[in-house]
Amino acid sequence: MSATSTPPAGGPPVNRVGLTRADYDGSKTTLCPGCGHNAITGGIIQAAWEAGLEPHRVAKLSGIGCSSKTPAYFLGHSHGFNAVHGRMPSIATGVAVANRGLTLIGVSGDGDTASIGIGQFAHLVRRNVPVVYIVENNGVYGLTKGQFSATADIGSTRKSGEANRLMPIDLCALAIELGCGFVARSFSGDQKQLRPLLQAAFSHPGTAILDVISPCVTFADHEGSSKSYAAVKEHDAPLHDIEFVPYFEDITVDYEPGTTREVGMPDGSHLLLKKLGADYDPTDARAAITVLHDTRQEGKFVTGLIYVNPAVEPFTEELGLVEAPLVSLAQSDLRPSKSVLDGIMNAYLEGSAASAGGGG
Ligand SMILES: Cc1ncc(C[n+]2csc(CCOP(=O)(O)OP(=O)(O)O)c2C)c(N)n1
Ligand code: SF4
Repeated sequence: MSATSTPPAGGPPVNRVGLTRADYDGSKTTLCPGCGHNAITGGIIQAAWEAGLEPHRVAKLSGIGCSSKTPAYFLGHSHGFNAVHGRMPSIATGVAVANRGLTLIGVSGDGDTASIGIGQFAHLVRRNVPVVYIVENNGVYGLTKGQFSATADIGSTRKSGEANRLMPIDLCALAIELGCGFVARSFSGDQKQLRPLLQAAFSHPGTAILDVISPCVTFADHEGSSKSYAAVKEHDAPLHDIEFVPYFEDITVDYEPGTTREVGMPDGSHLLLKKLGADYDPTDARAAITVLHDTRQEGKFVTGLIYVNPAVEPFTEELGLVEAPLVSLAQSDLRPSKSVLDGIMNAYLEGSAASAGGGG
């Protein structure tokens, strides 16, 4: 299986839309050398190239934090919007509604999402806004020098030795509770697992949550931190080995019956989940919540595709939007005629109009 080919002239390999990997680069990173966020940037570049995403059809969205700076470092030819701290989901919702022809990549931090932006996160997920939502999770506020965020584990310490006493928010468990159809956890140091998860997320039609443990080497890489590189490597509990086969490639590898579970995506792509130990059913939400609870109690991070339901209806379908992106419609298509507006007004006056959902 190969997503790429070498052009006849012997230049660098190109993907199915004729672009080289370098076409997916962004500007040079200004993050600390060794920061997990840089590894995730590399994973996004490689996964987007292999998937053949067209950069001009991608919108990158983020909030505030070291993690939220990273969209500048990948896919330099895409659209982008850096929102206010924790408010990326509102911006993403607006972009998704205005232009359903774009692939949305949201990048956020655990402070940005689980602390200041938790309400925004919850409503984006329950609405099933089509966005690949990556949380670069280091358990601290990196940009503001290492205070605990709401995903810090109980007992995990700051550099100064002070221990966190508050219950962590598990974004994967929360997302499953809120009806999310694609929930995965990975580790910035495991590119072999991260890339296929990213590619599968690109082909998921609704919200895809990817909680990626991403050690902050400057403020949280000491012995007492539960999200240091050493701690995550030691306590990583992968559910399966993952391979992603995009819709434009054939599945050419045969596996022993019973050793692999196949998950079909609506666009014809496939995720192959190779069993590592006990069988795990990622389509069972209750089993997913149980595995998250059990592994947390054991002091481990479960990684892999935790829950998937590709059939959930994305927000753009639920709203009944037309197929053409709203941005491409002419004023005459967007503005209802006077008689249509009069009809709506009359329906309200007569009390026969369908009640609208709550705002906010
Ligand atoms: C309204 C508001 N409050 C606080 C801040 C200060 N601030 C900037 S980044 C940040 C934390 C970012 O942490 P996180 O999202 O975990 O990202 P990381 O830097 O760890 O990648 C804070 C509190 C801000 N910019 N705006
Ligand atoms: S402070 Fe931490 S999160 Fe921010 S760039 Fe440095 S290592 Fe990364």
